[in-house]
Amino acid sequence: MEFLIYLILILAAATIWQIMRVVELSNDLKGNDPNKVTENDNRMNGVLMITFISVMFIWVIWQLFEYGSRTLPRAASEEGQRIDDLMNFNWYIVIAVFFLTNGALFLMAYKYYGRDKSKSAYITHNNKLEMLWTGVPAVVLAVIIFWGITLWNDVTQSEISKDVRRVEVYSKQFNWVARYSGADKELGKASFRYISATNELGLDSTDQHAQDDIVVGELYLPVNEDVNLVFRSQDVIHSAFLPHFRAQMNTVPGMQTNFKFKPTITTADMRKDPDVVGHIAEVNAIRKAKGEKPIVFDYWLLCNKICGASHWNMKMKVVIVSRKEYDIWLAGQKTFGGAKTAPVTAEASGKEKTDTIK
Ligand SMILES: [Cu+2]
Repeated sequence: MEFLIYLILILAAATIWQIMRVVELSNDLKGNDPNKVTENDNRMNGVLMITFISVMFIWVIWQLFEYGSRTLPRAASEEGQRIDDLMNFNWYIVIAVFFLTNGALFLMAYKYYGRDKSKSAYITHNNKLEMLWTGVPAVVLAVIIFWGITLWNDVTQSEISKDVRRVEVYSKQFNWVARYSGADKELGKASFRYISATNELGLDSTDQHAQDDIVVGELYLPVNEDVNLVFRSQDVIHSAFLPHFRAQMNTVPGMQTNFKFKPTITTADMRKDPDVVGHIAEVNAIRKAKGEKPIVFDYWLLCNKICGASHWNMKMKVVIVSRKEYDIWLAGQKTFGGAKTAPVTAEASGKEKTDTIK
């Protein structure tokens, strides 16, 4: 089969070459110079130009409709919504400029194809044009940069009020661990020297604040409350990526980084979002065809830095719940010192009936 396709391609190329030879020879016989570009050739090139860009535009618009819905669902945090607004502002400009400049370029090539008796204008400089195409992009870029820096400062500010919940997110090859402060609302000290099989964060057991710290493998957060994630890393640089909250921050060994945001949609509510329902149904149809178990929607924290062999599997589930559910869940977790303050209820344990992507 493959051999036949190659054969057809070679024969097609040979045919085209032969036709060109015939055209050249017939021009020779008529006494025309085959290398002279005629007005007819120019017109034909003009038509090809406008045809090319029309097909290109139709293809681009088709892609927007066909694949546009396969992007992430609506942002699930206040800051995520602001980042989306900025991103969309960029997209509107990029798309408009793409259609305007390319449309104009190919339209001109078609409209002003070379005529035998016309002469092109010779313009060397135009101050007004220079001002226009320097000034407009400068103003637009200044707006985008100012908008972006303001947003960035809001999510990464180093002086965040003590009232904002701090949760430590710790990365290592190859998983994530989260740490909550206990009743004293302060995270205990930690050092790489104390890292062991039973103390993977290296918490300092002599520090009073560390005793009631809670170390877990899932990130539970209450909805509509600010949270400041503080990142540490054990081994290499990882990158904490929370796509649904439009948040991403490198985690760097030897230093702390942070990212503040306010989740606005609980996991349960996001599972009812029409976009999410449609997407999950599509995924589950494919999984069913392959004989795999269905999945439910979940927020995830992923590693977005190629950090080693199992980088692809480095993720932690993020569960956004009501304040009440959060309190129940937190009370059911074991502290570093060993005490448990309340029994874990089935409701708060976060167990799913269906499988999630592992
Ligand atoms: Cu990683």
